[in-house]
Amino acid sequence: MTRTRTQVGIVGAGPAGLMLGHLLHQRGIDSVIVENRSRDHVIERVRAGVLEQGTVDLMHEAGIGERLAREGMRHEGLYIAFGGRRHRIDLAGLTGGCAITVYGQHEIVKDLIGARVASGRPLTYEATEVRIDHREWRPVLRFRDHGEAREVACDFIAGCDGFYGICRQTIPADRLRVYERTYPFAWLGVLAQAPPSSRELVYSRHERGFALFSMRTPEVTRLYLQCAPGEDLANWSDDRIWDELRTRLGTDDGWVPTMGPISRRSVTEMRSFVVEPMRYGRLFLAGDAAHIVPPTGAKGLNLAMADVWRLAGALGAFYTSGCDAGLDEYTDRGLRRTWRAQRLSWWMTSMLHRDETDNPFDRRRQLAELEYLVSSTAAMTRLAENYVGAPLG
Ligand code: RFL
Ligand code: PHB
Repeated sequence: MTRTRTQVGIVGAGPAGLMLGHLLHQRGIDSVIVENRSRDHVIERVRAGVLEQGTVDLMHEAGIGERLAREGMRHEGLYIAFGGRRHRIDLAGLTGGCAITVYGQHEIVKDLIGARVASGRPLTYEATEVRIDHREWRPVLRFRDHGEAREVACDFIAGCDGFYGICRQTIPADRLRVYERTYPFAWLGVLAQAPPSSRELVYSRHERGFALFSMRTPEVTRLYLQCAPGEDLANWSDDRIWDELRTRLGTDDGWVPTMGPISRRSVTEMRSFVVEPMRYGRLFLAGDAAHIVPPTGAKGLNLAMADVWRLAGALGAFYTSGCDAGLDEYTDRGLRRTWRAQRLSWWMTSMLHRDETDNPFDRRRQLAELEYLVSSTAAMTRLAENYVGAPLG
């Protein structure tokens, strides 16, 4: 057994854990990051692609925005499609110049791993038997590193271990309030080696179900199709995927996504989930460990970044001046941002998906919602303001 100590024990090396470790390092605060999957697995996981301006600014302020500035694609608008027509929402025009940036989550993870390695601070992959004990005044993080038992005494533990992690589960059930909603559909996501045929994202509501056109680079398109939860990928040949994408996304002006070889495919369940509070004693939950949004509003990664930005600032104040006001406010400020994102994600999901339990009245109401959205500056501004996201703070 090897025993060491650190200031902050971080469970999970996804974007939340890695960014927290980096922001703490910049404040001279020591941390240990423990991840149960392999480095390649973490890097290759294809997930988010849309960054709010606050996330982009954070990457730059943190000194890891160089590749993002070069390769990220700034989008000043997006399309909402229904009834065979695409309607552009002028994000920048409606928000006084705000925009989103398309840059893959796995690229952020690569940038953050590079920064962690350069800092020389510990990052363990493929850890097994990861456990935390935070009932005592000084929490302990225990795990095995390639079989060898390790015990790290910490001042604080950050649970950045995603929705299925262990940290949230260590909080007594009677101290947590859970809010949850699952949806009767999922997304089938693919990466295609095909140049994006639209410069901006297309969210499409179609009688056969929702579809989304996005991208990763000038050569790679990212696409999603609404499917059944637990959908078997074996039922989806490349031809079937392209037929469905072109049917659901194609518009009367002749626009369709360009086809190309499909390199990745996966099915993502959809859920809204919030726990209150985000803190229990010296354990702080951040990112997907504390809240999940359906991907329709593109908020999950951005919420995770906002959490760790707040947490790093609060820990910095604690270590420099003993002030724990930021730690005390961590939950309330986080929940305000989370519920705002929950509302947007739920609203976009309900407006754009086909729900088999809906009746003809519900379908007409959904179309009326979309028609109002694209014809009212007030409604478009509401979407634009929430989609580009509030500044960190
Ligand atoms: P992660 O990324 O799940 O990372 C958690 C890490 O913890 C590890 N872990 C453990 N480590 C040690 N011990 C244990 N016992 C552990 N248990 C788990 C895991 O292996 C993992 O490495 O959570 P984090 O860091 O909070 O980041 C959250 C984001 O990943 C997530 O919110 C976004 O990907 C959501 N999301 C999107 N967010 C956006 O802001 N914009 C988007 O455009 C967007 N698109 C998406 C998305 C998520 C998607 N899927 C697949 C869920 C599109 C999709 C399809
Ligand atoms: C993506 O590019 O992966 C993406 C874009 C917008 C979303 C969700 C995912 O709402």
